Amino acid sequence: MTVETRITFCRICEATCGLEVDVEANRVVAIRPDPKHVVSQGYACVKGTRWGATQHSPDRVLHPQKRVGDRFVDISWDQAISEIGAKLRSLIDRHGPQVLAHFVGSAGGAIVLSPMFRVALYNAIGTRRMYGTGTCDTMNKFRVNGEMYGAAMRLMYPDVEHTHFMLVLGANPAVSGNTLYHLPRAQERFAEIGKRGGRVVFLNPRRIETAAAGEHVFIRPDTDVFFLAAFLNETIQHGHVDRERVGKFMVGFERLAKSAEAWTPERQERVTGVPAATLRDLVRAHSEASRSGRGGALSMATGVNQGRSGSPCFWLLESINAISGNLDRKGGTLLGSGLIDMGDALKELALSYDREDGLPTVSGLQPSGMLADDILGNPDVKDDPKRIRAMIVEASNPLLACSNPDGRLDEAFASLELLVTIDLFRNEVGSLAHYVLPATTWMERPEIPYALQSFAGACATPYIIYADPVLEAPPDVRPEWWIYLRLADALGVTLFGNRLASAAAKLYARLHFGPIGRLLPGPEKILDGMFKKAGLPGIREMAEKHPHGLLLPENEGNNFLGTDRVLTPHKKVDLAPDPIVAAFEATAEQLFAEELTTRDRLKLIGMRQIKRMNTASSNSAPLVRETTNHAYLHPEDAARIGVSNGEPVEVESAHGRIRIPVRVSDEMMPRTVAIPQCWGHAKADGLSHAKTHPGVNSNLLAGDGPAHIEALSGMSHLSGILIDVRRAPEA
Ligand SMILES: Nc1nc2c(c(=O)[nH]1)N[C@H]1C(S)=C(S)[C@@H](COP(=O)(O)OP(=O)(O)OC[C@H]3O[C@@H](n4cnc5c(=O)[nH]c(N)nc54)[C@H](O)[C@@H]3O)O[C@H]1N2
Ligand SMILES: Nc1nc2c(c(=O)[nH]1)N[C@H]1C(S)=C(S)[C@@H](COP(=O)(O)OP(=O)(O)OC[C@H]3O[C@@H](n4cnc5c(=O)[nH]c(N)nc54)[C@H](O)[C@@H]3O)O[C@H]1N2
Ligand code: SF4
Ligand SMILES: [Mo]
Repeated sequence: MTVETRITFCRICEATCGLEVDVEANRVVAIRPDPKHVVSQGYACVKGTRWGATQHSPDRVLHPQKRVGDRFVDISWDQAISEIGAKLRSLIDRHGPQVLAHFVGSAGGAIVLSPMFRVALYNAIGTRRMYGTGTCDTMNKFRVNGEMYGAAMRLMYPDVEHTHFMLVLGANPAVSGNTLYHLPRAQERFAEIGKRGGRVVFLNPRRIETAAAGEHVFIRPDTDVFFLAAFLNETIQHGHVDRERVGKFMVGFERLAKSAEAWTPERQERVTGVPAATLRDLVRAHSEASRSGRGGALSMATGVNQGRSGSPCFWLLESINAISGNLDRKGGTLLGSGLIDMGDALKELALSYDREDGLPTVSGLQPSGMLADDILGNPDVKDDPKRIRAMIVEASNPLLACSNPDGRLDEAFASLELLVTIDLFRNEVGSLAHYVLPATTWMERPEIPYALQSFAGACATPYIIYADPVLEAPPDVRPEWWIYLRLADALGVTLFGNRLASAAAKLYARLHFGPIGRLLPGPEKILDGMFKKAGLPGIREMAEKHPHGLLLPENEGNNFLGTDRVLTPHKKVDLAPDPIVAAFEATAEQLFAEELTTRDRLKLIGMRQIKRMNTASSNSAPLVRETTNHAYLHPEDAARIGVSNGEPVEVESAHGRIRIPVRVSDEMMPRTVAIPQCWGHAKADGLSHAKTHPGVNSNLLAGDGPAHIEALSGMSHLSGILIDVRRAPEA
């Protein structure tokens, strides 16, 4: 057998780094960073280069599995599809279509063809109950974009390549690979800002890895809203406001200014811990970059999104970018253009369910923090007819990823009458499933990077790439689109609201893995059509002539404001959307008062680690060597509690209690404890390595239900949770 080198890109995280993969007899022998990739330029992390262990893991599910008693047995696809179809049909006939829900995880974001078919199936059934980890990471941004710019996918990204001032709140791109805009080699590229004479400042309760690229300022968890309100106020009072642009392209400035007026640098300091002088200095630097036309940008991500004020924070941040004249300007924040206009496209994909508790559906997602309640039903209603009884989980492990107070979510999932998971492995939620359906890995799919990059063009360096599969999928493994089409067929529902198209799609799926299927064009034809419609080379030419990606023209800005890409009714940016301003005004003073009374208490935050991807890499022996995660705390806190490195503590919140060893580190802000999330694997029989390297699930400490969900966006409160920590009693 000869070894062949294939060029592709990693899809584990949003950095989508270029890779060279050596393949022999359909097996990965080595993975290296692709030095010729037009943006990642030879960068890749260990999760990408050690993917072979996951790809060829002996634990991988290679046939559909059915739970029989307490065992899982292999069954055929025909049996799986017909049994699942029959069970679903009987549940739907008895209880109506809302008896079925769906949950998609972060890995689902990289499966570009899946959403079209998943939504088509659910739409055809009439089910509107879609959940996902989007309400753990980012729905606040989509909500605010909808209010300010008229569509969730009007998502601005900072012009990292040209800016002279950047403030990054609640993100750690050197470890995470960044999120919601494409920025591989993040650290190097942030460092460039300093080299060109600008500043990049990271505001974070932990001195993060990325901060080596610039400056770092500590902020008390879940207080960013006060910092941002004061930053805005100070900018309006003493900094640079681009009055001309505001007058021409925006509405609501007076109301915005008034909302922020109470928040002075001194006042925010009392709860954020950011010195008033530091805030003033940052405003001065930002205003100077804005006034000079070189450009400045504020950006925020997961750590802030997961607080109690994710939507108000993003509104304040976007407003600062807008009024300072940086929105839609080189060096400021930009709107990309990709293969399609996602502004309108997403409306069709976003199924909306009217909840009785008044919580919102944002971009088609229900709050994951309501999932246990929605499955268990109202305890006061006998056999609650509204409860979810069936669920399909695609590419996720919600029991570890979502708030799971005291294990309540485990109990909810275990009570389902039908639970189907579509995954590479039988993870924790899979262990509770009735059926586990084996999916293809990213190496086995023809693909383009995540929707936000490819469709919406959110790339700090605009480019496009397409990759053929690197490996042939094992014979009994199937892509998600096929599974949804087959289920539609078994249920007898009409897809796309069109009988002819529906019949054709179902026939296509039936034939796809048979002898005739080889003669039919593959599903990548859909991508090919998109490329050509966008005036780009088709996918064959992309794969052959541009395997390392194709750079697209630079985004110079000035392609949003004053154009019909602003989708608000008045075609102007709304700086003071009613629901957001009202929520901010109703909650800010109360939260501030609460912060003053809890200043001495400890707060819990999460922490991503370079060798782990949520729960998806926990089973990789080359990546996971330690048997547990740790609670990171500042030396002062450790001394007060009386623990030293490696000793166990008990961490308790209003929702649960865990036992975990500590790491003492001055990277932490005093009174902040970081616990890497997405550990706690003791229960998955399908993950042999993870089971012996289990760690502790920190989300047992997070609350669920409306009190722990941001009312504007449905985001779960996962960061900045009040906790008590004490020496653990002897085990
Ligand atoms: N290696 C690795 N990469 C990943 C993942 C992974 O698990 N491992 N997960 C992927 C996923 S699903 C996502 S969504 C992205 C997320 O990508 P990022 O948004 O970059 O997320 P994090 O790395 O968690 O960074 C969040 C930061 O917020 C800080 N923080 C916490 N609370 C607060 C707060 O209240 N205020 C401020 N200012 N900061 C706060 C934390 O210290 C942390 O440094 O990463 C993706 N990439
Ligand atoms: N406390 C705290 N909790 C958090 C976070 C935090 O910062 N703090 N972060 C939150 C965030 S942002 C997220 S996104 C969630 C992450 O949680 P999830 O979105 O649930 O992601 P994973 O745990 O990585 O689960 C991914 C599953 O997908 C499977 N998978 C991988 N590739 C494929 C594929 O190609 N096809 C299919 N079908 N399956 C595949 C993997 O085997 C794995 O079982 O955790 C959230 N939880
Ligand atoms: S940074 Fe993300 S995309 Fe790049 S190699 Fe690592 S996991 Fe893959
Ligand atoms: Mo995420």
